[in-house]
Amino acid sequence: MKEQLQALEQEALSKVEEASTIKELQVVRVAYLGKKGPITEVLRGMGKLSPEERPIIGELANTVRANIANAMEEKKDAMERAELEKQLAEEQIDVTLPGRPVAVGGPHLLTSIVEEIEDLFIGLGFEVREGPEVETDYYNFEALNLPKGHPARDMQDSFYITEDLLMRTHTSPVQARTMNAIQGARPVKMICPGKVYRRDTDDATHSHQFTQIEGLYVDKNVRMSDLKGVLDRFAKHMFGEDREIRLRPSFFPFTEPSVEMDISCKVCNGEGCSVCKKTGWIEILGAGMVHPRVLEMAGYDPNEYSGFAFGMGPERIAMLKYGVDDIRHFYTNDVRFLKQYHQA
Ligand code: 2NL
Repeated sequence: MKEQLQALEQEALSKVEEASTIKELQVVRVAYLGKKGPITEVLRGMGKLSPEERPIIGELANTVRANIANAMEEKKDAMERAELEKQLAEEQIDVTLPGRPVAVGGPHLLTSIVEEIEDLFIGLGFEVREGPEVETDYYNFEALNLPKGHPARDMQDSFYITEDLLMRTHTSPVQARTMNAIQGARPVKMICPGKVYRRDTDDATHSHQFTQIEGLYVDKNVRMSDLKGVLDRFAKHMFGEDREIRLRPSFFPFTEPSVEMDISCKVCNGEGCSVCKKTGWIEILGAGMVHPRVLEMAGYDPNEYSGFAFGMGPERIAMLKYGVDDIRHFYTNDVRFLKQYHQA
């Protein structure tokens, strides 16, 4: 029995040695130390032994069992350590490698242009104001000298919500509301950027929804020359100090007189090319002296106060400045288009 146990020990220890995975080791454990294993078997046969032999064999069996168990434990630890070493070697991190670039977004071209224009006018003492996009007929039309049935209303046909409520066709109602709230108590010097809506068929130069920035300066003794000076500064700021401006007579129901402003063409320097349609000038915006009736309706005495106003489309400004050939680029948001202007 003693030899049998020693042979079992040798056999088990070499099996432990041979095992190359934890799973295989588990199989060896069950085979030798399990309830149905050979050592249990030997211990079960102890009853047949003499009382002198019994404790000797019993002790030996326990030692053999402990030796096998220890060997298994050591082998298991060694295998786990090796596995960890391997993992550590494989997963080494080189902290000196350059970091992965993080994709950073940027403002939309239209946002950049609007903010650039805002910054200039803030510098000239204008405040920036916003107002509702759903407007009343009164503030969108009536207060701007566009009474019901006025033919100019047809050119600004919009999306109506009720008979009296519509999507604003321009940002002027923000200015009319501002003046109305002040009722001639003090001057107004403001710009109002925002979305406007017109019933139009979308194409490369038209959109049913677009952006507008209007400006208004009402005070005592505001003159056409003040308008011209501000617009000249604006044109040079946006398009370069070498740009010239030109004012041509025009018509708007809310200004009298009304003008259209052109800037000298940067491409041909006034010589005439395809960009300026051989005229040497490019139309940028509309402006004028606030119509006395508009001042009066807002509570300003036109004999005491005068003012200038202007309106422009930031999309058009951006298209001219950056050579964008289709207004729809601003709204379809193809990142390949937008990314080009992240430094702009
Ligand atoms: C254009 C022309 C213009 C105005 C807007 C205005 C506002 C008030 C009173 C008088 Cl409250 N005028 N705004 C004046 C002239 C022209 O816009 O072509 N915009 C794209």
